[in-house]
Amino acid sequence: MTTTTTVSTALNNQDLAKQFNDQGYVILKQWIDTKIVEGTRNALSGWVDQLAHQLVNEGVNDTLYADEPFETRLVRVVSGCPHRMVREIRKELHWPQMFGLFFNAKILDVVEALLGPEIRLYPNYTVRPKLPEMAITQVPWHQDAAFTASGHHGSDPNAGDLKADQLRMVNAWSPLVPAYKINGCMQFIPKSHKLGIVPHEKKAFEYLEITPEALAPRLKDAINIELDPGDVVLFSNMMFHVGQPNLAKSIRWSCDWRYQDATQSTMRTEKGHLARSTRDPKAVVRNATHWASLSFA
Ligand SMILES: O=C(O)CCC(=O)C(=O)O
Repeated sequence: MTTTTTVSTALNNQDLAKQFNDQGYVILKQWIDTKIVEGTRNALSGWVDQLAHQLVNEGVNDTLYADEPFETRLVRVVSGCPHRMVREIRKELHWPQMFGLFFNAKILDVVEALLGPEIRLYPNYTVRPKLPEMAITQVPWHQDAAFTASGHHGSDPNAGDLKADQLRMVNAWSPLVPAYKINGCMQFIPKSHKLGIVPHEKKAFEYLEITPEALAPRLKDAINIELDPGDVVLFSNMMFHVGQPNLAKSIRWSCDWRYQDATQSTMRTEKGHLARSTRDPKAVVRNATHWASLSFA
């Protein structure tokens, strides 16, 4: 098992796009401004605080765990009521602080080199608080395109003949705390994005998992995608990837989101939000206030 060492700061956007196309992913080291990472962490701290108050008001907890840091507070808050644990935060993410991440100009410049000028934020953006040793937060080996192909997230009646493996997409993933092997970073199998959509089977918690026959011969090539806050990895929606177990004592907070060629259907009920457009510039999400006025749709 090797660990990624790709450092991309010296490469231009075309070089980065080439690396993405060759390997199925590219790591952008320290690409996101510290203030944006801090803003996201603050918004999530507010969300945890709200949950803490709710559980005290309901009489479930008798303390707010207010002195606990971001890295551990949610663990304490749900320790007596694991069924109140939230594995994915999604519809809430229309906080102004998320704009700088999802509509980040430096990230969009690389995405534009891959997808062209019409770019949509795909209606699949999520913050994952991966709690220590909680099986429900481990994501088995899968390709995102397999979920789309299965109609797992609904469908678009106007998608016509478009197939999931024809979607032109770029996935993004960035940690809000250091994400390493010990606390459940992702693993990728480089170049697996060239294999088409391989068979998956249904697993617990509504996950799909690549079948052992398709996975076993390639597992020896898996690499840990170890990242720090401020780093972002862009990867193909056809990439074989896994979210490993968190064996540390603190939460592995991370955010994943996706961009798509906006001339295509999302193949979902939701239409997403325009991030860049030369065809329809007025429809682009303008700023943090605009983002906060919109919803998961
Ligand atoms: O965050 C993780 O551990 C897994 C994320 C994932 O599978 C994804 O972003 O598609």
